[in-house]
Amino acid sequence: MNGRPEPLSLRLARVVLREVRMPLRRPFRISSGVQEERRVLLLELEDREGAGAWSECVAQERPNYGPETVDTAWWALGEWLVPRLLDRPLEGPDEASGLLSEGVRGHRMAKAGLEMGCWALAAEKAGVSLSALLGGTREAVETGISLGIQPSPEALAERVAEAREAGYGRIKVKIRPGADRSYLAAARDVVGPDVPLMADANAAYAPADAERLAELDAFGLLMLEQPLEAGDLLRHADLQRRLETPICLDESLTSPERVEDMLRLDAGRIVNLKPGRVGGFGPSLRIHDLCRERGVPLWCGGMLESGVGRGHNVALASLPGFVLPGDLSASRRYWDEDVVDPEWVVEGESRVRVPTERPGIGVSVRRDRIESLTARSARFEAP
Ligand code: OSB
Ligand code: MG
Repeated sequence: MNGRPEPLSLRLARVVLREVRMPLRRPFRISSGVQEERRVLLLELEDREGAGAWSECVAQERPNYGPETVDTAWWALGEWLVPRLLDRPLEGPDEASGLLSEGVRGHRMAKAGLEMGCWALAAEKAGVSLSALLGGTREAVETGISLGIQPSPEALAERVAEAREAGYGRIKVKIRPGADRSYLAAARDVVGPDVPLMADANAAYAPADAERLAELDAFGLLMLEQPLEAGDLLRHADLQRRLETPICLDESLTSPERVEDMLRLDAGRIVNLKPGRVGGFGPSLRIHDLCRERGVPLWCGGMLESGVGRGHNVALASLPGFVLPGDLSASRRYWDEDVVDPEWVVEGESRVRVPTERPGIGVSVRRDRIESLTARSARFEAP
């Protein structure tokens, strides 16, 4: 990048890792497991010049979504990633992703937590919103809601009705073999034919389930998210040939190259972009540009983030390539009380406002509340 404004340079003086425990308002069940409490890994970064910013690593408690966990990320950050960036002069946050990847394979969520913190810090220093720094163009982003697997189709119908009342204009339903057709029928019944409805299997099906999955075409779904295993692009391509419903990949897409593979193979036609899953904003911007060039529909996924990670996602989703509603629900959908002020709310037509008038992520982090929820912390200082 030439002609980069000077204020984007940064040099980390301090990074504090914190694990906070936040009880979810309702248990969140996906095909591979249930969560009742979110163990959230937060990072607080401070620059040599005194500016500060927060970020979130989206790894979950158990390795049921991807291989990383809160504990592996905590380890990778403390052992390899934070020491690598501490005190290191960067001309801009776009240098962080490459530095974090030299000689460290994988650990993308851990890298992303730190890398995204560098972007937020650069935005704070430059006095611009994170949205503006990333190239965002929207004042508000369209959102949907992701509903976990419920005990019965009737219970799901209730959750769907509540979601509609809360203002959500796109409904995503988690499915697994044995909890799919009757559940989607119940959801479609509540929303009627015109509200966008989609399903997310979190890799619960096998190639042999193709016939059963083809029956889901009858529900007119906006997309079917990640039906098969993450590494199985070829079999997703076989499946896509048998479905009318577009496949969207989530777990499979760990890098810009995997998105290219998906397109080349026609293993899916829609991209769920979670910056944490691909190693941060650097790779996310490459995926965004690729999708935009090729006209591939893109949306921003979620990982049950606290208000901190949500701020990062909202900023990313304000870029022009995000043409479908994201999983960027209001704080109230997850928590009785969030860790940011103001909390994130859904307004008007299923939208979340992008706080472009304030620098960084645009919300204040409630240090008192975070302190009271903190289960452990670790402090890393530049020499
Ligand atoms: O597959 O999109 C997913 C939550 C945790 C792990 C994986 C997923 C999800 C969600 C929740 O669907 C989306 C949200 O944060 O609202
Ligand atoms: Mg998903």
